[in-house]
Amino acid sequence: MPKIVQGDHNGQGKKFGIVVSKFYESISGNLLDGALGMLAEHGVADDAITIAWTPGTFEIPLVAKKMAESDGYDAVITLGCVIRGETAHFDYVAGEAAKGIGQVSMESGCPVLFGVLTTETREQAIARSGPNSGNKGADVAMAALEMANLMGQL
Ligand code: INI
Repeated sequence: MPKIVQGDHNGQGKKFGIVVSKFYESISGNLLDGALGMLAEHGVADDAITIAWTPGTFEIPLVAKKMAESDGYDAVITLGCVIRGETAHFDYVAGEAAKGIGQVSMESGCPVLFGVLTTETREQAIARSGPNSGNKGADVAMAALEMANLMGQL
């Protein structure tokens, strides 16, 4: 019989780092609210969460790296927003963030979750960060809980 391993979403005793970009602060703030609500719902204590604000999404990987390499967290959640229709920088900022966040996770061995919205318009970003279903911060927090528990079993 194969051994099947998968993580559940129990957050008791788990520690999380959250790196969130101030650029489009109201959207990022809603992603953060979604993530914090989901972690609390699954038993993560308030004082088991450290939140670091960066100026923009481009700066997220470096801060995530410091957290991921500290051994202080079971997973690190990254949150930000890049809107294609509003900047010629889109490909640079979104591309570097995605590449950097993936690299940090692989190099540190700590799960680093990608919760950066990359949308065509501000309306799409708002729709994906609202208080109801579809908040990407909440979705990514669920993935972080699952990865934290999965990694503990391997
Ligand atoms: N940062 C974002 O988080 N989202 C963006 O859409 C964005 N735009 O439009 O350029 C953005 N730029 C700032 C960037 O992340 C850095 O903070 C800045 O370039 C300094 O390194």
